[in-house]
Amino acid sequence: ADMFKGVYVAMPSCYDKQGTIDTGAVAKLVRYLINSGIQGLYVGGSTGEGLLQTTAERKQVLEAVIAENKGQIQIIAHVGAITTQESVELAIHAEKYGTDAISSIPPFYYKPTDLGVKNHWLAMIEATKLPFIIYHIPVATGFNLTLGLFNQMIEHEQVIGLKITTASSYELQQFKRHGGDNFAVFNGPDEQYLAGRVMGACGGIGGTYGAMPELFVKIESCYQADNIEEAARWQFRVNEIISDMLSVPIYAALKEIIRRRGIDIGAPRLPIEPLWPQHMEAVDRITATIERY
Ligand code: NGF
Repeated sequence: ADMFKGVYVAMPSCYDKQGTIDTGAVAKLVRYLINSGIQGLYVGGSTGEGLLQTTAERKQVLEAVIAENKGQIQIIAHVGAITTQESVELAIHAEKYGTDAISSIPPFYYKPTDLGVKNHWLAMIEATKLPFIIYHIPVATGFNLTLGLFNQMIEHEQVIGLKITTASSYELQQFKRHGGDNFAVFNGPDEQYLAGRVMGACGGIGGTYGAMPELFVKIESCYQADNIEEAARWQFRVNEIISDMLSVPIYAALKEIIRRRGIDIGAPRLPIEPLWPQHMEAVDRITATIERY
């Protein structure tokens, strides 16, 4: 039941000035995140821009993460791609290099049926012996995971978790109820880390964690100490920061905040918007707020 618990940072992408994968920056970022006290990393997800990278690049990133981590914290590899073939290839690669679990979004664009999505996921699952975490993010994929399909998926013993990025903590709780005591539900919206935890999540996977990992670790430790009021105070502070981050291109802001904390991981790839001069004031304010805590 407690295999996965706590703060899992959705790692941002790491590029050099030319926009190619920077494995040196990956290593520095992994080290910095481990030192902040988090429990794990989610590699190649939305924030990691896995879907904007080639299969070879995604492998390169994961290998660099695993090499730096040396088994210290848990690594979840997002291997989802629009093609089943690439997803399976990435799943096999993740197992070979030693990740703790794999995870995948449903494929998008072709508006696949439930059966299509199920067979796409099963292909990855059956290609390895790794635990599998469904990534449910309907705002991004357009695919609504029903409880019906969810219940079919969890019949497979490797399907041990779900990451849910929807605003409804009720929906989160429903998946937890159907998944059962040993099923790991990860909270997706960072603004609701504590709410998700209270409603049955084992922890969270989130992109903004990378800008302020210590603050999420603080929410988690207050929660574990049963100090919900103090946990909420930290969540409210974090939410002011996230509101500010959402007023500018968020992935670019996340990367700039990390750059100011000493690790240059480059700008996001197109079509994700970079920061423009008019955004710098907000980023200055966010950085100052984080530093104050
Ligand atoms: O990026 C999104 C899109 N959501 C992320 C997170 O759920 C994605 C969330 O951190 C993630 O974990 C991943 O990178 O795979 C938001 O950026 C945050 O709550 C700010 O709204 O919805």
